[in-house]
Amino acid sequence: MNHQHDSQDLHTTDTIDSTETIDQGRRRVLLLGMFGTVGTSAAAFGLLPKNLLADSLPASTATAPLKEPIVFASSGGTLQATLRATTKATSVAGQLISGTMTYNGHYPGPTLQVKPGDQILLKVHNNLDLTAAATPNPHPGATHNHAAAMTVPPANTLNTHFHGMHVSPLPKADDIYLATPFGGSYDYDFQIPANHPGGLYWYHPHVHGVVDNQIYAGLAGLLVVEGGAAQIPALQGARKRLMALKNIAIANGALATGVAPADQLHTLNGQLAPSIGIHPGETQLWQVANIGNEPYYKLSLDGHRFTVVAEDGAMLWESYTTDTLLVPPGKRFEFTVTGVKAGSYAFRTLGYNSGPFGDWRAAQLATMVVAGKLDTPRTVPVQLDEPPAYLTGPIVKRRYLRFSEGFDLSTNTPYFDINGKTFEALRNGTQVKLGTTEEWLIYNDSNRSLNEGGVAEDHPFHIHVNSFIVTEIDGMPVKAYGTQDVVNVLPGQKVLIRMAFPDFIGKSVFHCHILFHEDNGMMANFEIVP
Ligand SMILES: [Cu+2]
Repeated sequence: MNHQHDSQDLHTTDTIDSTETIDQGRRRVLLLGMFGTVGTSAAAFGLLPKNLLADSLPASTATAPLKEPIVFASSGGTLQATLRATTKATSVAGQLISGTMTYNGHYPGPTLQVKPGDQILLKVHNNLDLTAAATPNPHPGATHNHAAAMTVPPANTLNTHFHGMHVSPLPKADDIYLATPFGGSYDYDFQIPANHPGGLYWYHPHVHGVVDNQIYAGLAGLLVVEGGAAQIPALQGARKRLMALKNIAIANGALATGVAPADQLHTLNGQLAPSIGIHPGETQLWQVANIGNEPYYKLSLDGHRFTVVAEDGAMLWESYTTDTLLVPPGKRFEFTVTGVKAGSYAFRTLGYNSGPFGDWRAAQLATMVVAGKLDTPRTVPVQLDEPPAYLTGPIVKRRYLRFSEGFDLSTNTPYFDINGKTFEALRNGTQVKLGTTEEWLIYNDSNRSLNEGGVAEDHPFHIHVNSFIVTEIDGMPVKAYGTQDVVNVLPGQKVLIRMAFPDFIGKSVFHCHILFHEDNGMMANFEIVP
């Protein structure tokens, strides 16, 4: 066992071994000393009463048809577009809301639509004028208590991450270390590989320390790579619906911050409970992304089931049918829905509790209206593709990643870390070798969190540049249906993933996609080296 507590590398062992050196004496002291702090932390973390808001919505918005965001599409092999991050008031949830941050005034932002092999020429302007607006803090009952070592840039510092995209992490591509100050702009210029999976991705800012606020305030948009599940022969000509789920709270015509999850609203493409038309017997492809800062959605559709064909932008190799889908922050699912008999059916989130400040309420997201002439259902095959070769190929390295949170007793502030370290952009990354496959064990160490005055919460793991396959949970093999770039890890759970690094070199990050956790340090660097 290799204990490199002062090393900047992750704990690396020849075989996965979850036993780490723990200073038992220190832990005992912390445990004993923590009783008073636990109460404080519960208050600081905002254990608010469960929301009593009904799911009922204003009649004026209940029947508006679902709209899709405006599209910036590539043409002739190039996407040439301009995004302007702005603080102008925005139309969302059926009203004009101030205090939002949006791309080009749209909530959600314009959908970027590209093809594999396209060149992206994207200019992003930073017009985030916060002088007139309060700096939002979306998190209830807690301020952003960054560790002293962390440097937090101004709240309107901007960059752009292309979530889930298998592209270079270097400039002028998916480089999340760069930062554009207010008044500046950045010209992205990179190529999407010709063999890039087709599916649903999204883009959002990624400047460490200010991401949670910016995404909560509205800086997020969809990115569609053509192809993939949408081109399954059985779905040729089927109606496709792009859906972006996002949380918001509004008070007196302004974006409200510090509102408990149980009291937030959930928008679908910026609308409250729009209607979605479908014929009886018609099969549609719904492409759904969670672009909120930290909400969880547990999707269900009254009287209907979902046949899942893609996850996190990549077509599954095996489709499956389910009644509910858990969608942690950052995740996307693409599934078919076939209208049964005429009538109205609620598309809902059933509610999900990701921890003491993650009590996401049940809500109606949309109403599916089945009406019109009878259509012929489409049947998606079970076998869609072959799994990637790395699923059964050799593993060159195994790594262990421990996600935990607690309290710094000296300042009584929360911390969030990976293998005992809060994020530092300048720290050397864990080096992984180009062309190899590794296994990572991701451990949500709720014991350490609880012992050190934190709380037990879910942590949705996300990594940039390359996707992965989940192979085991708590030591038990799991059946994988496809690749993914977000996996939710429950308190105490150990999730084993397998990941290949085939194309790109450079430094990037992996992190918890509850963005309050990321902003507070639950992120680490890795570097793909030749
Ligand atoms: Cu987390």
